[in-house]
Amino acid sequence: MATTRKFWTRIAVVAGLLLAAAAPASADNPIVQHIYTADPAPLVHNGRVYLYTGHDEDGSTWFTMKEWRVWSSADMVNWTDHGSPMNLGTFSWASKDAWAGQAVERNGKFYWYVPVVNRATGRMAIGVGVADNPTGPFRDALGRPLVENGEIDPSVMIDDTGQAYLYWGNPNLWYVRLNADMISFSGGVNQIPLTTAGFGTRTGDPNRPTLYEEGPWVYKRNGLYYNVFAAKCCSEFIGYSTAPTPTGPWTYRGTVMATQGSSFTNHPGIIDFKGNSYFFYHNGALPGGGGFTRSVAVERFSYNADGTIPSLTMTTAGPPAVDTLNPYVRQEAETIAWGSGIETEVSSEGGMNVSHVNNGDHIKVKNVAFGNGATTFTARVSSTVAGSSVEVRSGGPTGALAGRCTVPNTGGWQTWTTVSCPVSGLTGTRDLYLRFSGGTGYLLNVNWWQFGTGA
Ligand code: FUB
Repeated sequence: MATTRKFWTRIAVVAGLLLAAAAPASADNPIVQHIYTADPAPLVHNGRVYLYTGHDEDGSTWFTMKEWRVWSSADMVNWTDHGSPMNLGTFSWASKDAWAGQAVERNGKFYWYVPVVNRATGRMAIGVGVADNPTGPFRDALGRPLVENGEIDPSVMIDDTGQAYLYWGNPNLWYVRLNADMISFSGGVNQIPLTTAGFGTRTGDPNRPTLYEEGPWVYKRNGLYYNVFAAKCCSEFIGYSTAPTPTGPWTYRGTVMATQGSSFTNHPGIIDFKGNSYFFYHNGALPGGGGFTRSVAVERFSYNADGTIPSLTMTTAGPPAVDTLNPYVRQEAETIAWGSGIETEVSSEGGMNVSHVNNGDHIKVKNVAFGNGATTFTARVSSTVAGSSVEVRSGGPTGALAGRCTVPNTGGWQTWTTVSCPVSGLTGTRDLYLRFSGGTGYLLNVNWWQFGTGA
């Protein structure tokens, strides 16, 4: 898996170098570069965005998805890899298809609703994972499906009244009223009428007269309920409807994102964070990417004055940072704006670490607030070879060298030591590049890093 990705990454690096003179702006979409991600579901909690995604396997030729992943950011540009706190094995009754879900917090617990195939029936069902914090680990809340009717893509919304709703469906659209425990419901399974007034008109498919396809994302803003959804297969675009109540009647409002981006599916997720609105989606933008090897990306947007959503376009730049990153506190190495050639893995010291690093691979960390200047760089590292190093650079992966820390052979990929080296020239707020150098093969792992000031 790592080998395939590295091959394509190197092709991309070469292509990038060829394009660099013409297009110097650096891309920060898609959000994750070291694995394929799909079906974004963002959640704002305690000053961070937690992003729940699916994981398309490398080389997939179908929606071959075995686990879900969690990422988080405080600035919308650097994303921390929290690994996979929930997978098909979490649900003993599930056989396959870890597809599009959404997580929500209630009373200090995190509930993650996901569609999977129920082994006993062979049909798609909705399961619920529950955890005590947003990055899990999640456990099966029920030991059975919450609801099952062969349809997919749950979206959860807690209304101001405290009443929670779960919506889902393809080809139909359904909802239940969740009870306060978030793992049971009352009032039966309700079907939302798919009228052309509510969900637009599709031509050419008598079985599906409206644009609604799948992937509903339901939320409330300024007293208005929004249902943003994947429309008209295939290729899908993103459309939306609004309603005065959580159960309708829905009125079709138009296009949020036209068909584009090398994936025949798309999937919406919308949040407000630190004074801005953000639209998450997926496409096939990574090398080797396509309809079954997708990547999650994000755009900043502003609602129109009347509450309508403007039509958005996919970009490679992504949104600007809404915060700086503090280099003088410990930062996880897997907090990344753009990673080239690297992978991540579960660390023996907790969380994840950056791994499978070859000569010339690098990590970019954006908008790092060095202030008056850093004098030391410290990193928690491991290696099974001698003579590799972490180069601390700014201005680009081969930009000005601020310092270089040599990494010893620690005797194992999960045998950790802390190295420090002097750095200079890192002042103000700038992008940081950690470039890895040495011989051939895998060079080193990094678990975390931190800068210091003073002598
Ligand atoms: O990722 C698998 C499926 O593809 C999702 O459940 C759909 O929304 C589509 O994105």
